[in-house]
Amino acid sequence: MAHRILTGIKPTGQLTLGNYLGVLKHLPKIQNDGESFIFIADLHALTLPIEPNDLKQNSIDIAAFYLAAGLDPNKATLFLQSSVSTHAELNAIMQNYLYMGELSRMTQFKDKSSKMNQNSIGLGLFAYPVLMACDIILYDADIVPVGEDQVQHVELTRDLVNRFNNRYGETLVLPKAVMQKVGARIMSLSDPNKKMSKSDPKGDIYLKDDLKTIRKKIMSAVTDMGDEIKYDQVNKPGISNLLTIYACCKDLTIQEAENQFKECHRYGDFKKAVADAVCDELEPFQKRYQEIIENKSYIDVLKQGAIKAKKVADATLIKVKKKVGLLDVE
Ligand code: AQP
Repeated sequence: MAHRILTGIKPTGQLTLGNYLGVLKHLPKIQNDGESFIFIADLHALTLPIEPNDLKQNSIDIAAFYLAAGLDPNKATLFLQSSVSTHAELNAIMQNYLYMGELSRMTQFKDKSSKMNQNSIGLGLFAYPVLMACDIILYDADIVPVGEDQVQHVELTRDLVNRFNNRYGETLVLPKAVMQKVGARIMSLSDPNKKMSKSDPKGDIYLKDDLKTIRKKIMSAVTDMGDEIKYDQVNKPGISNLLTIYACCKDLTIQEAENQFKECHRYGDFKKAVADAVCDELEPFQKRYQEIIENKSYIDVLKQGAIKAKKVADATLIKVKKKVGLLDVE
């Protein structure tokens, strides 16, 4: 059977090189691996405080970035999560089949909520994995391309699917998280032990940064003791991260990237090579993004995408409603 693929990005801030190397860069291949549903997870972005204008602009940017990365609307369905109300409807049902104990053990919830005032943590942040499970389930997705940090949520979706199918009989498709071999976790340039994350701006490279700024950020990235260019996450996290970035941009394995710098014993020269690789990768991507923003071609793509996505999602919702015993009089 052909694969069904689902992947999304939340418009919580400016996209980073981590989002690009973890997911966006691989879209041209992803959309050829099966029928793909690619979405902007705007409802998820409301789980943390965000200015309405920022949410709008971030959503537009993600749509344009997807298209600039090579998403072909004739192959993949691109849509806004909030345009397909079925996500919220299925959420109302599925929230009863995931348990509070499970949700409170999610690393993302623990990380994000620990930085907040304990009296103002929204229910949506806690229940985030329920909605994410619905995103996946609605499209019968068997493959979910993600960065490392989202794997735990896909695992929870699998628990939910198994629980539901055991109770009501085979209904939902069991999804699998798929990570890139290289680039599943790009780290911060200022603290290579922390993920590069759009809500934690220190050490980020933004996809909208100009090339000069990108170069400057890479040249001042934190490195490690010694002068060897070697992949060693424990003792050389900074160099390992830069090697990973280089390997991703050049489509190399880590080993191949390491081999290229065997004779190099100057971090400055290595960083310059990394900066060149990132700029070569992002320059044409940024040009395409600019064109898409100027001609607003994302609007029609999102409209058509929502119509296509809703058809598929509604079919799953009807199936689920029947199974749980909700009366259908339409
Ligand atoms: N640093 C990263 N390296 C590799 N992949 C990454 N992704 C995010 N950061 C990295 C992957 O990009 C996809 C979209 O992520 P998201 O924005 O929906 O959520 P996130 O994982 O929570 O990303 P951020 O940047 O850390 O966002 P905030 O700060 O808003 O929570 C996912 O597949 C993700 O794994």
